[in-house]
Amino acid sequence: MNLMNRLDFRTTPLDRRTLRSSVPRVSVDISDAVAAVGPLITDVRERGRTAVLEYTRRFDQVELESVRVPAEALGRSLAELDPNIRASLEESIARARRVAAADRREPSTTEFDGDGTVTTRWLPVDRVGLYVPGGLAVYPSTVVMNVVPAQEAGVPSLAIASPPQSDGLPHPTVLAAAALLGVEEVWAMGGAQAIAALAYGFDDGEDLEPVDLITGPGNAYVAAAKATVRSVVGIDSVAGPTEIIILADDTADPGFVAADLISQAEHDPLAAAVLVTDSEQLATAVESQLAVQVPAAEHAERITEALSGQQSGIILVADLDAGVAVLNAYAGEHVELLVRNPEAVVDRVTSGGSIFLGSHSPVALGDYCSGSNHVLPTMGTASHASALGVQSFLKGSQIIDYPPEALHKVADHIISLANEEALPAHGAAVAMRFGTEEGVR
Ligand code: HSO
Ligand code: ZN
Repeated sequence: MNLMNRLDFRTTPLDRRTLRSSVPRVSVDISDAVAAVGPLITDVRERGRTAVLEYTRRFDQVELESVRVPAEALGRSLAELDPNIRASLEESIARARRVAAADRREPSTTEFDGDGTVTTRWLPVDRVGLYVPGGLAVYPSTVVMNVVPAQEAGVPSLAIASPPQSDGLPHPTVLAAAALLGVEEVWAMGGAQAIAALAYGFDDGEDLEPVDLITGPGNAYVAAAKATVRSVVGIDSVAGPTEIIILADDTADPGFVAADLISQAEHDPLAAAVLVTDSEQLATAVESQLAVQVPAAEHAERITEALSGQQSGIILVADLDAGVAVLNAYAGEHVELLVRNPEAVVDRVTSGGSIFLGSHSPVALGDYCSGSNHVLPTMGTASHASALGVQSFLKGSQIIDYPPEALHKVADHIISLANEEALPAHGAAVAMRFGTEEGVR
């Protein structure tokens, strides 16, 4: 019995439209969650911290004395952090920092006739709220992936929100990671109430300054809350369940393929794991590997659910070109190229959040320690969106500086375009600078 669905695309037309509608994909509808969180968000906006405390009591079953995590608690978590985990976090941070530092944007200046210039300048967002989920998933690695690019972008003010555990504090490893990164402002709040509090702030009892941008993953309610507050603050994305798509040929190690599919399926019963291959033999060998590896996995139940779900499958294609067409139509969060010559194939892969080349660049590397970011576009949004990075925390402004001669050179063009758009006051604003009302001398 095969665990994963088989799809035969060997005679399927390879146009984008057909492929997009035939690749397996999770359908996540957050409209119910959006409806559910609406009143809660309004309540937090109106009643501030008092409302946050009430929702925390209801949803997290804890009575908080303070929502702000005291500095001593952050220091204590770092002091008590297992030295091995600390060393691993430090390596992860150092690599992420090098990549982020290399991604900083320099301003560019373009000069026109008559010394007119346009400069595009990038400045960090003033204040950012980073959400770190709790519950079943404890992701100190996500603290790293959010904080490091924000810091390298130069964001001066960072606040982390993460749900409290029964002791009233977020998970100690999350606190330790924050402390290791030098983040001092951490709030013990989770779910939609945390997103609302970051967006609107509060000043009843404790002082939480509203943020300009919220980033970080979360469950359906967090995603729904981010979608709701996006009119007042920026958000990184409304993230869906994680996904991996592997293009493999007959040179791929079926054990590696199975292990990598399993590694992302482990996150969530709704996670998507897709194998695209031109080798029936490999497909069969991967199934045999899954039959061995899945039952041995700690989270066998949710892995089985994810791999056998409609969102996952093994797609047979006629050749690698067809496989690349499937990858591009799918626009996966994580793409692995386990093929004979991945360097030659990668240039043709035009959509993919992170693209991993060859047998020793698994997604698990990117999740923790490659230096790349693991906050990535999901559900096909890699067709237009990017990994979280320095640019996510920057805003660009263009600075226009034209002296009289430079404006004079284009004045007639401005006036004729303005007239064409029936906006003559635009033209007049230029004409008057050169002395006449009718036109430019
Ligand atoms: N694969 C997840 C990130 C993650 N994995 C965190 C382990 N911890 C989404 O890219
Ligand atoms: Zn992962």
